[in-house]
Amino acid sequence: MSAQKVVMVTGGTGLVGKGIEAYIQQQGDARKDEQWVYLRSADGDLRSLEQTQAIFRKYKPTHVIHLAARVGGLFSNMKYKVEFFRENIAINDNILACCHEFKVVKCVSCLSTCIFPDKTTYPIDETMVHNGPPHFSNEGYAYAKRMIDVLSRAYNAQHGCKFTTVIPTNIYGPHDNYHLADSHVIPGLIHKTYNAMKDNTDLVIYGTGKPLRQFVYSLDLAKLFVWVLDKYEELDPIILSVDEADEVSIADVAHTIAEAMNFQGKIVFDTSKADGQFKKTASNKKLRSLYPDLTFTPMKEAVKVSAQWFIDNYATARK
Ligand code: NAP
Ligand code: GFB
Repeated sequence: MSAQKVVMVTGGTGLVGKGIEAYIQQQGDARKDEQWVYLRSADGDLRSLEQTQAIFRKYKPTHVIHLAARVGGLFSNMKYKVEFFRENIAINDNILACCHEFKVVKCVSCLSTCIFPDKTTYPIDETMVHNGPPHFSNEGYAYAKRMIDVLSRAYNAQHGCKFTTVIPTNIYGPHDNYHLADSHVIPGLIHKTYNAMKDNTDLVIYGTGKPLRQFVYSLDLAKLFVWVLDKYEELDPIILSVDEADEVSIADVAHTIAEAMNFQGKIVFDTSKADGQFKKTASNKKLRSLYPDLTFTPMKEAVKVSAQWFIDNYATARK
């Protein structure tokens, strides 16, 4: 009798982890022979090798989806480059070392489209991760993330480990981090719109609103993560993103959020605040070639669900 499949999701209580949990629950009996474990930092601080080893001894995972990270938007990344580098280097080194030590069959780790070179041609594809320095605003996080790709391939070359990586674009959805200073743009603007409606004030968008982004809904991404765990056999990274044609401006996103929340007030742009990277247009050609019937939730619908989740869970949401 083969050992039971135990899938451990690090960072299991975050935006992406909660999306995966919801998707696996929907799968019901199809996955009745698998045990899924969703870690939170209370289970152990993954910056500590000893605490990480204790977690692996306790759960004995056969597969790992590695999401845990210090995560934040543009402004948090600009402010805390040292912590974004050090915490993520420590977490990533410990997870891959334990996946090797405890003979994990497969580990899928998470990079980000913001780690690609700032000076590049478009669309960006998976072969370009190390072709030049990332945008200065998030170089701490970006270099720590790039090292997951390097170390995963080193473990394979030296020990035959099946460690691979995915590269999601900007993600949003229920259970996001809505902290006004540290969050990503969509949860940040949802929280700001909530406050503007409550206090009858303007909705202030940072920057010019001109930068372009591709956004993927966490519940769509969850399905892709599980597909990578089940079916993706390559060691090279794979971009998990909506199409290039789905790229929108920050101003477009602000209006979509205002419409979803029925905000009737004034939208203003504070151009004294940074714009960050102008664009990081990524190609999902490789994903579409391997996953032909790929579909995504329409952004207006997904933003409405995300905003409603925040309103319904205001008391307990991360903010
Ligand atoms: P998130 O909502 O902030 O969740 C982060 C998770 O990591 C939480 O469960 C947190 O646990 C855990 N964690 C953080 N530090 C930890 C530590 N020292 N020890 C143990 N656990 C720790 O992040 P997310 O948006 O879901 O991101 C998941 C992955 O996607 C990350 O690797 C991130 O880099 C990547 N990604 C995110 C985006 C995006 O737009 N959000 C885009 C591209 C890639 P607690 O909550 O219990 O503290
Ligand atoms: O999601 P975000 O913070 O990060 O988006 P990035 C920043 C863009 O949204 C900038 C504008 O153009 C901001 O000027 N923006 C407007 C706002 N209003 C707001 C607001 O209230 N909050 C925020 N946060 N932005 C991140 C990387 O870059 O991408 C991370 O720094 C991560 O490391 C993430 O990988 C996926 O898309 O610019």
